[in-house]
Amino acid sequence: MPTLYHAPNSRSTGIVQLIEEMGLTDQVDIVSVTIPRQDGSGSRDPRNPHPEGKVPYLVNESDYIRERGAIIAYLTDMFPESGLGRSVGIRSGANTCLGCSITRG
Ligand SMILES: N[C@@H](CCC(=O)N[C@@H](CS)C(=O)NCC(=O)O)C(=O)O
Repeated sequence: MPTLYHAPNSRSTGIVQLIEEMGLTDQVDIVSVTIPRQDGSGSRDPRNPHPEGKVPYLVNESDYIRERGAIIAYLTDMFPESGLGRSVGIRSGANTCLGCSITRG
């Protein structure tokens, strides 16, 4: 099962909303972690495997995906039945760029 590392009231909130909109709340494990906040509160969470401790971060088996755009493309490709992904046959240079955000371990 994919795991999303998420910190409330951060950029990862939009990914949580996407997961809810796609009806995937029982198919993606959402782990709340802490991050350093601009007001000085919070700190890097050792449970978050993101190399820089940031969110959102999606881990699925040996795939490690950072950047919201790449995570959105990954989830909508993985769950096409949600109907929120790109149509089959639509290819763009973005696919090449998104590849930079996915690490296969
Ligand atoms: N470009 C990344 C930005 C990720 C990012 O900077 N996330 C912030 C939260 S809004 C974070 O994790 N900050 C903690 C830190 O920089 O240590 C994305 O859009 O996914």
